Amino acid sequence: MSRESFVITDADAWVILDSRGSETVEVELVSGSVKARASAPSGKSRGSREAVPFPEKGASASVEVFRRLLKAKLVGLDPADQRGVDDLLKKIDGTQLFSKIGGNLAYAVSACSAVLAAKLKQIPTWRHISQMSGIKPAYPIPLGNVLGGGSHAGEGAPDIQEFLVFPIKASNVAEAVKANVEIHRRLGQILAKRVGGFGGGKGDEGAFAPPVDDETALKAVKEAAGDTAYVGLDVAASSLYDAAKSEYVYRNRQLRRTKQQHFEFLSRLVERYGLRYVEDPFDESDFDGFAEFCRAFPKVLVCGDDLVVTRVELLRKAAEMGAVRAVILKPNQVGTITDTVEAAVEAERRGIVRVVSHRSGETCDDFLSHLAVGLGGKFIKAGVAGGERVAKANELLRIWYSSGDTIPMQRGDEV
Ligand code: 2PG
Ligand code: MG
Repeated sequence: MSRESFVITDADAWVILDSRGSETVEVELVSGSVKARASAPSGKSRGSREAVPFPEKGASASVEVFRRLLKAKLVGLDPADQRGVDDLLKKIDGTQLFSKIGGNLAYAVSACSAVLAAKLKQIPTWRHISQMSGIKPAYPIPLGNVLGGGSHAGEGAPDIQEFLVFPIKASNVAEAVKANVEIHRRLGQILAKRVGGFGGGKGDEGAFAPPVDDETALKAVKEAAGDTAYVGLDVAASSLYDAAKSEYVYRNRQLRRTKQQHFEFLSRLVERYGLRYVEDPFDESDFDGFAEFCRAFPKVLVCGDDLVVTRVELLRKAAEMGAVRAVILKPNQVGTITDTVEAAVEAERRGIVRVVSHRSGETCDDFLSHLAVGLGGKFIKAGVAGGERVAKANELLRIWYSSGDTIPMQRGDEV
């Protein structure tokens, strides 16, 4: 295809549903006879500094804004000019956090532009992203949520949001994906035996949501993982934090912990269960708490999600304070692929582990897998069970089947 045909000739957006049955947006960009689509996920435990997902009136308001203000302006742009497309989104929006057009619409347009550009260049999307970022591609290790609580599950489930596993020895994508699925399955059997009346109920991300406390949950996950996987947590501590009283509220145990008690509780879990990954251990404003935790546990990948919200300036601050060893990259937190790539490049420069992540409300869109490979992510956090989670694993498998060992596999035992 000739270079001249690299222009968007038509564009549209509409409302579809995510895995929670909530409305979200999907975007279609066209260049001649080539079409691309991308849809946006939505988070539930959102950082206060992330892009606002939708304008006040919801997904349909984003679509209305798209048709009125964006559609005509996208036509004629080169989809391979990611910065050009993303600058247009920022200009039309004009707010700090995409509250006028919605961060989810911005993300869907931005991602769709990358997908269309790759199609026009006749290369896989992951390669286009790798070229855009200048980062060497790699197959990420799947970091899988197998048991969940917090804001992703109902009353009675653990307070910690996610109990995560990642394979230690998988030498390729198929082995890695299978290892997590088997742990999830084993965990289901363990819980069925141990937790009276548990019928296999799951939370928003397909992780089991049994009516047990955090430590009972962790014990079961550790047992299911055996020596095949490391275990980690996403505490999502901002969701537990009562800022007025400076306490962490554990509903399941009906207790409140001061920061010190919360620190000690997490420390006990790290030591007792050999945790290797802890995401958002403290409230999103507590950079010092993160740094203290990093110092206390030099082997643990302390990861910033709500702390950093995929923003390069917050990543810089966290890195300079020694507050993180890993960072979550969720493109719809920041709204554009350009900004996500910028955060990834900064993380690579500073030796911070990149964890490319889904949201709790997902669609079956598989762009995330390309993003993880193209940004050389150490991990992809995309869940284990449920169609919208498996969509990401399956795309990773497809990339592996078509590219094989030309792309290196990240290794769990090097964490
Ligand atoms: C998280 C995510 C995804 P949410 O906290 O890491 O697992 O949850 O999408 O609800 O923010
Ligand atoms: Mg998180």
